[in-house]
Amino acid sequence: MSKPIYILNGPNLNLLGQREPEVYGHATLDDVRDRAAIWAAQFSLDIEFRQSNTEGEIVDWIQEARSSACGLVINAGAYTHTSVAILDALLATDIPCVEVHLSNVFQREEFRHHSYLSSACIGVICGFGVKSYELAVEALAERLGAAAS
Ligand code: CA2
Repeated sequence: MSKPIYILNGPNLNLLGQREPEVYGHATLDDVRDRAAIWAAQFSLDIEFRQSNTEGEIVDWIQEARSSACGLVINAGAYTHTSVAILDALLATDIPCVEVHLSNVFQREEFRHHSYLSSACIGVICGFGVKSYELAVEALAERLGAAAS
């Protein structure tokens, strides 16, 4: 069996669907996981889907992904805009990584316009809600050479 794609989610994303639906939509994080899994299956890829409110745990998971994953999708939440530690962890991985955001961060406050993580990623997808995750999985599948079924 081939290695899964790790899909890592940062702080407060466990609240998805419960607060701020006008910004993040009505889908829950379980819905995001289910849709990403279905999308990945089209490319015969499995996903390992996780969420943490702790920066160090996300760093640990990225380090784990170096040997256990074939690719990485990350929505680091607010750590996107603050975390050199997550950037360093991504720079230490050889597997392709895609940064995702549910909202269009460029239509929001100025502090959300800068990401510490983008330079370590093959691409960035934002603004499409849950679809952002599906697009990220598809982009990774193409980069990995996985064939759609
Ligand atoms: O748009 C995104 O996906 C973000 O990564 C979400 C982060 C935000 O800090 C980034 O700038 C953009 C915030 C995640 C918090 O999620 C919540 C979901 C529901 C209710 C409250 C927070």
